[in-house]
Amino acid sequence: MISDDLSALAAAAPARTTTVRGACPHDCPDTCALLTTVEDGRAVRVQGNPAHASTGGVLCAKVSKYAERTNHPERILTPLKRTGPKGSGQFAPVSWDEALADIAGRLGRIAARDAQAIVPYSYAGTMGLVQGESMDRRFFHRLGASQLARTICATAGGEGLTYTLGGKVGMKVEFFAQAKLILIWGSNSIGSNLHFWRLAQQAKRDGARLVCIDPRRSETAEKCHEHIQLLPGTDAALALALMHELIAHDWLDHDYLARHTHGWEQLRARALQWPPERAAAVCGVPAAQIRQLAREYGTTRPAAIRLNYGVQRAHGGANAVRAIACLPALTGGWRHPAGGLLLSSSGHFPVQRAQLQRPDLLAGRPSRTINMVTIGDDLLRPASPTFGPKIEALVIYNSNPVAVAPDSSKVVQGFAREDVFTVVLEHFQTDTADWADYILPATTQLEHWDVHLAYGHTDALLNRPAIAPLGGSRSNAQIFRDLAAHMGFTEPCFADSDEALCRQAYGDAVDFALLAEQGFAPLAVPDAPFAEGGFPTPSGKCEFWSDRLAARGLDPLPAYIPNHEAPGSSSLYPLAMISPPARNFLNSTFVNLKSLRDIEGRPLVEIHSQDAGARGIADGDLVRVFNGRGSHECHAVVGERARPGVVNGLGIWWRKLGVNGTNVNELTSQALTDLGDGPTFYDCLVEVERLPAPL
Ligand SMILES: Nc1nc2c(c(=O)[nH]1)N[C@H]1C(S)=C(S)[C@@H](COP(=O)(O)OP(=O)(O)OC[C@H]3O[C@@H](n4cnc5c(=O)[nH]c(N)nc54)[C@H](O)[C@@H]3O)O[C@H]1N2
Ligand SMILES: Nc1nc2c(c(=O)[nH]1)N[C@H]1C(S)=C(S)[C@@H](COP(=O)(O)OP(=O)(O)OC[C@H]3O[C@@H](n4cnc5c(=O)[nH]c(N)nc54)[C@H](O)[C@@H]3O)O[C@H]1N2
Ligand code: SF4
Ligand SMILES: [Mo]
Repeated sequence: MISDDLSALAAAAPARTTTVRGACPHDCPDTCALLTTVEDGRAVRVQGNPAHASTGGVLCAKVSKYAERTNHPERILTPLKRTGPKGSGQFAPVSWDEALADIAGRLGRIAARDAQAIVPYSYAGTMGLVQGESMDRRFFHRLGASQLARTICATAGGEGLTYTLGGKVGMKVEFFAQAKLILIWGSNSIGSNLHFWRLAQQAKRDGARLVCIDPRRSETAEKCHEHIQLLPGTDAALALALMHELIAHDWLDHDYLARHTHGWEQLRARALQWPPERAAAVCGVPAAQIRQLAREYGTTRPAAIRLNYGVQRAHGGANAVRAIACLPALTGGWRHPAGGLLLSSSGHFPVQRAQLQRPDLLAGRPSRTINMVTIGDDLLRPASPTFGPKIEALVIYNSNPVAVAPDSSKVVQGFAREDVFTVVLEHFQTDTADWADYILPATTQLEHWDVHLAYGHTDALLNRPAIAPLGGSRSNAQIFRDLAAHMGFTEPCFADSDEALCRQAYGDAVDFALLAEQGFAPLAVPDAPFAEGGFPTPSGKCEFWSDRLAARGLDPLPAYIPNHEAPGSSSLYPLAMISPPARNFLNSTFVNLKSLRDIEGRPLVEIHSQDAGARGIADGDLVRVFNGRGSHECHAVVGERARPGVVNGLGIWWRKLGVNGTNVNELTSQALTDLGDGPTFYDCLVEVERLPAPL
């Protein structure tokens, strides 16, 4: 049976089995609808809800293990206070009252001097609107803490899309099944967008061609008809050359260009500077392959583009997204529901953020913003008029910065400061929790309420708790509610329950009764949202030329911007490293689940046989990957997954499980993208050398 009433669980006879509807909390475009089977108050199984079209009853291997993760013997189930030296990972249990009183007292003393010395640090460990961006934000706004720029994933691409299309909007994902050509651009869909891949397979069975554009021969690339294995960070050059060919062969929709685009003449002039030969030299692929791709894109209807965030983790990432996002307007592809582009659908969701987050609680006080990407440098920065106060406290939840932020040696140095007070809300003792002064036990998705949006489809979801919180764990929202009470914050918004926050997330913009009844509610998005233009840009058109960028003194047209660390630009570090996600981890989540870790094996770097041969490296050898920032030891996988000149260090392992206590982020830099101040994880030069096998 499906239980809509949690009290029914409590009243149930022994051994009664119930099924509770929920939503996958992870940072994944698919936001699946879950069904959790509960026996005697214990979650025993998590499955996909067959009633939800996008989920189709199927989950990825990771979240199929979610019950194992929730019931894991290493779950933190009581507040822990540090007993050993910083970073030693030694803690002792304390009561909630003691932990909350001490934390509130310490934050209060810092706030009395300057609340901006306190920095919240969170990302999308859960994408839930309640456990990720509600009571927490109210708390920090009321406190007057620093703001956090949550840039670590998607801001470059988000800006690129927003300057071009007007927001994080695009094709409805279900229509990919009807496309005759699909460009899978910067996405290992089999690993990280499985439910889109199912649609692509359906299109393939109906005769569509699939083309993958990726420096790595990923699981997805090897299953497509064609793989364009370009150098990292060169996508804008490829997109401009495609435009060149569309123009040269007049594969253009002149009516669409005239009515629904802004700056066509200027873009045309820019694109004509990019004959395929020029792009071929930049991208490291044959000009003939670019010509062929342009012919297919220009002459196949409908042709759809599934763009993903892999293209925007380099210096010119936002411009790459801008250039690619122009393509469907050149061909008029937007006229067809299956002819547009999708990077993210999150902008379609009517989230009531002001109500949820209450920025008004800042009440006009100054508030600086810390970029989460540069937390390494920022933790080491002294007070100054431009920076503001030195960081004295960190409150971390839904994130594992010591593992996921770039330039780890700086991050670790920052976390090691004796004079920074660190509180970590977590499920497990992660690399970050090791550095905490307090670890507070958080509930998992099976134990709390939440409401979700998605960035790969257009259905809102509700997550009901399937079981009671394990041990002494509390939801993030509950923990911030408790902290607010200990700080003496008396505004009525600090009394809102998690359930009330669920209702506030969309207000009246989504039918909550429908959400409550079936667990999901589709948004009303037109099948072909831009068939007649109507882009949410200032001009209402697809903006090839951006007056907003011009006003900022920036290039108003999409441009190819070379990497900060361009391949071939350093004799010391001749290899470009990208570090895309591993299929069986979700960023650094699940790395501690043995069943999934065993599938991934061990931290590795993929290297092409030519590059390996030149360095005397054989498959399985222990190697050192290094650059001016650090040195990371792992094992080499020699073969064809990496292209010559590029190595792939699959992410994101826990440092403490690494050979020398590091992961790939020991090598990545804190340099930022062209727009959006995003990270440049895939813009990184390294050298690799063989290490003697351990005796
Ligand atoms: N299994 C799994 N799924 C995940 C995640 C995970 O860690 N594991 N992470 C989630 C998160 S946080 C996100 S943001 C999403 C999306 O995360 P993305 O970063 O888009 O990850 P992928 O879809 O794996 O696609 C990245 C692909 O882009 C390729 N790539 C790297 N550099 C370039 C480049 O310069 N140009 C081009 N064209 N391709 C490049 C990589 O080789 C990789 O195959 O995935 C989510 N889903
Ligand atoms: N080298 C390299 N680095 C990368 C990337 C890459 O491709 N290469 N990808 C980047 C990208 S795209 C992203 S999005 C970031 C991701 O970075 P993060 O958002 O930090 O993601 P995770 O590593 O999954 O860590 C999330 C943590 O939140 C915890 N958590 C989950 N749910 C809850 C909850 O309800 N309450 C609390 N308190 N905690 C919870 C989990 O246990 C987990 O430890 O990493 C970035 N780092
Ligand atoms: S991680 Fe993605 S594919 Fe896996 S269950 Fe969650 S939403 Fe679905
Ligand atoms: Mo991400």
